[in-house]
Amino acid sequence: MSNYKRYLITSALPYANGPVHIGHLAGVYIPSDIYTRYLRAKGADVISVCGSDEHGVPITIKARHENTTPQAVVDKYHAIIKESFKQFGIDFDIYSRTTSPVHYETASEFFKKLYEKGVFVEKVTDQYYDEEVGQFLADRYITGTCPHCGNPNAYGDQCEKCGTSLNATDLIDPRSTLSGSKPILKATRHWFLPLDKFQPELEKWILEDHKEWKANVYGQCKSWLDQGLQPRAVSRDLDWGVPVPLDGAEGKVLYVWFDAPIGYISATKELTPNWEKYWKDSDTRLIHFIGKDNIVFHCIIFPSMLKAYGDYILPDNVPANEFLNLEGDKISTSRNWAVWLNEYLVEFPGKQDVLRYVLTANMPETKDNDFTWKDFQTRNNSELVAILGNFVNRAMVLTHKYFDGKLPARNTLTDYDNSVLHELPRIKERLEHNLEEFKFREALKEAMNIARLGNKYLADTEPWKLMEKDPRQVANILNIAMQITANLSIILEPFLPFTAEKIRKMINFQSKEWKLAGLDSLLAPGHILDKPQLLFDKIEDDVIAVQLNKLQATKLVNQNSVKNVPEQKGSISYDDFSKMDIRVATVLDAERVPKTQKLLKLKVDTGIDVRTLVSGIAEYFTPEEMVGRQVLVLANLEPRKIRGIDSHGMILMAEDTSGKLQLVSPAAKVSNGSTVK
Ligand code: B3M
Ligand code: ZN
Repeated sequence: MSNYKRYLITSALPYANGPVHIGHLAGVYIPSDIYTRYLRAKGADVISVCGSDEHGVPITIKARHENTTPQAVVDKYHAIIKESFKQFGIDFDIYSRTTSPVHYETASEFFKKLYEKGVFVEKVTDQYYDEEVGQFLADRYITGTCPHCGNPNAYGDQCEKCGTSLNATDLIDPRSTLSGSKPILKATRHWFLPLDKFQPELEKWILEDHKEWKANVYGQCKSWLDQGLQPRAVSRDLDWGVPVPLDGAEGKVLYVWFDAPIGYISATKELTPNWEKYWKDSDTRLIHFIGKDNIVFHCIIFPSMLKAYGDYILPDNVPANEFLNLEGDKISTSRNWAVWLNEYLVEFPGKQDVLRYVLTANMPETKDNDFTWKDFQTRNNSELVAILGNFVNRAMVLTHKYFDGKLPARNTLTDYDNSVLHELPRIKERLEHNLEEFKFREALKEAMNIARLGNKYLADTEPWKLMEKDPRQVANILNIAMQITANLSIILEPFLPFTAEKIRKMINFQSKEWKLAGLDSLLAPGHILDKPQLLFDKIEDDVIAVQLNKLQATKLVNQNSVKNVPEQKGSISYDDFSKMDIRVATVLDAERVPKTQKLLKLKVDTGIDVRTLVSGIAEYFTPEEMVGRQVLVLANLEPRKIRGIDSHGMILMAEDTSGKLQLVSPAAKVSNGSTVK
């Protein structure tokens, strides 16, 4: 590690087709930011680059839906994403974008060089083409019937109903989503990166030389390699992207996954004329921070591109994270199941560090993890407020109270005092070790252990009881408490930069130098402290309830908009309809049918009579909820025996596509026996 002279940190370029959410932060940007800030504090030569990924088919689809251009879509989201990162203190040295001129130049040149070196394999294949629009169709622009489940709305790359991944040519009765017409197959030429040729080198480089990679990353690479790599097309027939820089390649662009990682290089070029040092000197350590769905691109495809080009270094590590779920469900942009950073900033102003803290504490490092609002509240109230905030505040307030905010000198220390001070470098060492191994959750725990140490120390020594008896010991205690606070200001900087900044201001100590952490005399006797201010405040239940309601509302919208509405039944005559005698009735009495999950036995007043019927609604309504309600009853349904009970008629229900039942009743109360027609 130490023979590296400089670091180049990259973070996955987010697609500019929507804002960023907590899953992005927890998976990629918080880890990369912690790591970068840590290296900076150590005085390392480090740059951190990122930017928006602005090409690809989803962006063109979004533009069509919104009746605008791809450029307008990416302009909008690039600005939103960039601002969210800035607000959360994700401190890139540059946040660029793949529509920048430097990127177009860099990506074109990269392709050209590989082309000229004869790296690519050219192939002509048949692809769907929309004759009405005069355009080849990306998989997502083709729908048709799924050959596996018969879903009439499957896409050219996958059927969302049965989950099978498809080739566009598998679809029965394919249609172009651009014009609705039936596409034809037409020959088209593309350039393929022959990954198979790189297989032996990649096997050695990953499987032998990088056994230290995280198990999830190493495992995914191994399984790709075990299956045998195949050539991959690096161009597409599309009008949005970096044009393929060859004569006769009009209407073709670089595949988004070919140009996006080159975006890391372009961003570095925009940042510094020295960019080549960071990309081509073997004493640079390159680290890619990504989510698990990007592993193959960063560990196999991009390294193959870099090798094919020559001169470039390869990543030394790719610490990919797993996914973060939200309240037990997969985060989804299309279902709006997410906590969006731009909304959080408005709803929780000034609480960026709270989210940074919770997401680091729950980081999906080795397996998928769940974000819940309850956990957010608990971690804020019982960790940030009760441990960290409480300790710093007590240390500050007491030093102001007893010593006018001037740091007292230490006298002879007790063994306990000494043992507390000795803990500081030990915690720091464990924390560093965790950071070096990309174990951010553990590292954060160690940082909090410093606050825990301080809290316990004050609780054990109770300086507020000693001032009259033993002011010299109070001086020792508060001197030590303030040294611990100064340690916190350095150690917390990578994790909670806003909080660290507040502490620095409060204690009037500006250094962020990492090498100072662990020392026990950062503040000299006589040092003047600034005023205490609270670091965190309690988050109440009603604030959490608002967030949970918001998610609940999203769930309802999603349920109501599911497309799987059953098809209309065959037509009937009015006579058929009028055979049904539907009456308004009131439930008089209700009880569960013993030994069943679903059945309620109801006594209803139909206006005609009082009768008994059995209804399969027990999963949705308790007997108590049913009594007194007006319902609709199909009164002349043939009586049936259900579980030994004679059922005279049927209650009408609305059933949504998830199978959930709702009662149907008149909009205002009417008399029992009213007919429905
Ligand atoms: N745009 C994919 C993603 O957000 C992506 C990463 C590019 S990194 C070069 O999952
Ligand atoms: Zn299907």
